[in-house]
Amino acid sequence: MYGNDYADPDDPGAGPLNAADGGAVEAAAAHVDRRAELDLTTFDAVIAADQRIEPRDAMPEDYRQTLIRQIAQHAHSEIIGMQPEGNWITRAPSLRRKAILIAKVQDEAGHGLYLYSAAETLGIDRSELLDRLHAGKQKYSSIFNYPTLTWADCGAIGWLVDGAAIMNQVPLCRCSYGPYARAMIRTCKEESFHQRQGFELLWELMRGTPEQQAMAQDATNRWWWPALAMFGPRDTGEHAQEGGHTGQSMAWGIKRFSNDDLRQKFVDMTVPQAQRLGVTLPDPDLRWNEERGHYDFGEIDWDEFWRVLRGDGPCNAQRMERRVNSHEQGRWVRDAAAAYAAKQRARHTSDGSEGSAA
Ligand code: BYC
Repeated sequence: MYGNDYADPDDPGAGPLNAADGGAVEAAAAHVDRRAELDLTTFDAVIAADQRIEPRDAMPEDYRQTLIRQIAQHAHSEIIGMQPEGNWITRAPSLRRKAILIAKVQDEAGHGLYLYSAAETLGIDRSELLDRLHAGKQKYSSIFNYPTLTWADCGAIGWLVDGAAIMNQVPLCRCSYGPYARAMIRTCKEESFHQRQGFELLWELMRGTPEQQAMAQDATNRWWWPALAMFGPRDTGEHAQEGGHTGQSMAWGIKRFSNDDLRQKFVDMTVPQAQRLGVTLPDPDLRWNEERGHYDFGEIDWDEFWRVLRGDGPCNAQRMERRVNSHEQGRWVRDAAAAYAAKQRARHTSDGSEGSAA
């Protein structure tokens, strides 16, 4: 039950006010830990019935590792994704814009926290995941290796990057792994606010001076192709056998659509929005295909995509340097929190009381 759900305490038909009243705590405690079981019949049946796998269920090791890889990469993207827009907080053009931007960047930190928590239910510690990111052993989204050169980039990120993120993440709300699916529900609600604020920011610029319009167009030109590449490599038709994860992840109900299908949906959704805004999308091959019922679009620069993934994008080095520095600078906060928790635990066990650290 969500914290804000309301139940009338005087209504006998309204059900229990909290989990403890309804026996749910006992039910959860009685839930058998099946992680060590080797028999995966139940796992296969749950996947076939399109139900959710939960942390204490038996699951194939490859399923667990795939989820750790994807959820960690997603979490890392959220926290590294705070940098490009965070870059503009001190230079936002008005108090209103500054407040919105601070809230948005803070939301991204929150998404990172939901996701690291979801990954931890798979039996891995978030500090280990951060170590892997910092050592270059895990990735974050390619999109965050591009610079935010003007204020209009904050609009283009909201409109295009968050727009692409929602397209990718709404199906993840139905992911077969329960904690990831649930983390995505709240994330998507917030992302849709982010997308609208980006559209509205560009809308204002497009109704401003010629310089503002040019700035909005320039940002659209620079973010369009990286946003399309964000969906990942081609994985349908002749590309289906190229060794990506899509086939297996779809069979497991982790991914619900191919990268190419989501990319196409994104293009189809975004072209009319661009027309409303009055910006031109930088693709001469973009046109409606009556027969397919979709927009055709040009070829993504895949060499650039793989180059960025290898660490050779415009901002990879800067993003990682800032991330590692802020992790180091935050060490005293983590140490203080751990020391406080240890002190409380020690008091609690020595005198049997609740204990409070002074
Ligand atoms: N960037 O077989 P594929 C946000 C890698 S943040 C980097 O398709 P998969 C926001 C892929 O990892 C939202 N790497 O893989 C925050 C794999 O390499 P490995 C970010 C990419 O996992 C702040 C290889 O290419 N969203 O919204 O089945 C401000 C082959 O790919 C990328 C998520 O993380 C990429 N773009 O599918 C504003 C969504 N694409 O791991 C906004 C969750 C592919 O074998 N993740 N690769 O070495 C997913 O849905 C999937 O992981 C992907 C890739 C669709 C991204």
